[in-house]
Amino acid sequence: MSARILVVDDQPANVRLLEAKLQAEYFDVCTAVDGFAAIEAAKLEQPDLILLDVMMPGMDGYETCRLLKDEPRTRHIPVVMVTALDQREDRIRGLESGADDFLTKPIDDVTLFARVRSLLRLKTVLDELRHRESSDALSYVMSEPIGDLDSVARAVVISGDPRAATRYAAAMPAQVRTQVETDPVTGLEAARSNADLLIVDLTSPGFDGLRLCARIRADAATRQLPILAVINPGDTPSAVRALDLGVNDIIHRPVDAGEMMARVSTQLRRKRYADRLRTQLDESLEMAITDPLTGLHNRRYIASRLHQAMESSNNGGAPVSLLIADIDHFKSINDRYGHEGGDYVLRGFAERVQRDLRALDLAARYGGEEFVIVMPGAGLAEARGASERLRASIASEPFDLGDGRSACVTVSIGCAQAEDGESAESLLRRADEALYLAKDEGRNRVEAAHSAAA
Ligand code: GH3
Ligand code: MG
Repeated sequence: MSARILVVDDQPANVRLLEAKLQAEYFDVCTAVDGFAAIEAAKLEQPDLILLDVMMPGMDGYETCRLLKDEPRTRHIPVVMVTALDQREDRIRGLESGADDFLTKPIDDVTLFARVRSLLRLKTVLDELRHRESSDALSYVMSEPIGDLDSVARAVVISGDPRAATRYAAAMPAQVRTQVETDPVTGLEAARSNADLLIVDLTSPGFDGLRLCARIRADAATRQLPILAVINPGDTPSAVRALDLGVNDIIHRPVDAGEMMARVSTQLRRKRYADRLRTQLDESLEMAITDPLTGLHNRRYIASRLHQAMESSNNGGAPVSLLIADIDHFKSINDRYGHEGGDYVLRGFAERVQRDLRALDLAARYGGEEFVIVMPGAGLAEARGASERLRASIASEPFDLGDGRSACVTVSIGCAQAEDGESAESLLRRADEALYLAKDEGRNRVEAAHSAAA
């Protein structure tokens, strides 16, 4: 699917011109003739990028941009301001109203497409993070305004020209701690050690700044770091190559302190936003696969991993075996020591399970006091051995209940090895039947399943 771009301009001729250029590059284009229509179209059409004219009657581009960035449904869409003016105040005002970038008319096609590609790449990453998980917590984070920079950030300025580097460092917002590096090797090291932003001077005498940017993007530790590149005015080829390499933004020499500040703030805000999404996503992924009481995997997760392991086994891979372990007379443990005492036993049980596992094995709390362990690569004899070890380890010493008391616990276990072409459901059923046999035979026992064919 091609990217959709919303073009906003009060002059029909300008709209048609941009529309034609973008359509020629296979972008999907929608249009609006004023700020109000632009906001409505952005909410409805959810474009991937907005090209916004500054000078419009009624509501101007700055105000439109501010409203777009205030609105939760359009906040994530990158905005490029387009203007005939090339005044520093206008650029800064645009950036301060939340615009992601700035282009001056007449628009140079090469620069336009490089900018568009760069912003679309960024949006793809953010969209992926936004869509992967739609938990309540995540949508809460999404609805928060991006906000001002409140806490301290760390920037590294890499320039072969020490005087220029010092000038860039002096132009940083107050809450940014800046480190100056004049050598690309130490610069890269500084970038790897916990920086939030890099300023790379592509006009540096003595080293190839574009090569350095490529290195930064290729390195897993710095791949996500925002890069602001300094270039000479009129050096469109460098600007385009830099943006295509994944540089996030460009600033021209001589560097204007106000513009530097605005661009740095935009990059840092965006990074904070992406970091927050990433952390949130990690946490909700973790929560989605973990049993909160024991810290073992949960039922849903183990079911999907079992399917995977059996599929690869059925495709000629290693064998897979499975254990189902159920604590004996757990109800009477609860009755005797209270629900809380029962929970202590469950946690202690999980600890012993984990202590006894091989690195490859996956353990889950499957239900109340029922546990499933998947053993990739293990045959029935191995599974039986592991079951017997676990049974003995549970019976070997009483469980501490946290209040000075302790409880003697035993477990019954059924184990089974997956057979050719067998389904996960069938394997679980056979292991469960073995477990019931172990219960019937007196508990504190291990039984191996019969073959599915028998
Ligand atoms: P058996 O030897 O036949 O397995 O007997 P049992 O008592 O272990 O089995 P039963 O299924 O009769 O009882 C299981 C009990 O586990 C009942 C339920 O209240 C308790 N239980 C389930 N989930 C939890 C939990 O999260 N914490 C605690 N403390 N108890 C739980
Ligand atoms: Mg039980």
